[in-house]
Amino acid sequence: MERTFVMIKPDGVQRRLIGKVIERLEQSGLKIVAMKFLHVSKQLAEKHYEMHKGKPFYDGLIKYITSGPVVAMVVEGLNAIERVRMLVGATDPQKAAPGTIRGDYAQHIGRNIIHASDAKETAEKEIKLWFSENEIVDYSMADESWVYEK
Ligand code: D4T
Repeated sequence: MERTFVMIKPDGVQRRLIGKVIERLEQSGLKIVAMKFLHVSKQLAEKHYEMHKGKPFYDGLIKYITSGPVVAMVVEGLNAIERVRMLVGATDPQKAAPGTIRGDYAQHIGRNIIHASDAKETAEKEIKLWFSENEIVDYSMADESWVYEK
């Protein structure tokens, strides 16, 4: 099964949306295999968003992501990377479809509630950056044969 990295950003935490976001991931049949609550250091934020260094929104992005605690997760499931991105919706909440997390809970691109890895390589890189191997838990769900045919 594929794994992806998901983070509920400081606005999601401050707006008490942790439960609602996790509910959507769980309801779709995805499985949480790692989770932690932390205040992101400037160093971790800069590493996570290194591909955006130099862009006009970069400084604001680092300030935002380090402004309060976040929930970091590893989520597992069939095509988990694409599946989670679909549940999350477009980066700009103004363009995110209703029914998606950003479409339903966010307004502004600089306060878009949640992050999810966008490709296989980024997922691998981000999972390694945020979690050590022993923080990822291997277990079965009781309903697995009801979620997946095989
Ligand atoms: P993240 O990485 O936060 O899940 O967002 P996306 O994967 O959906 O989008 P991204 O990497 O292109 O952007 C990272 C982050 O920067 C903010 N942002 C982005 C912004 O504030 N202004 C902008 O113009 C852009 C493009 C939002 C998400």
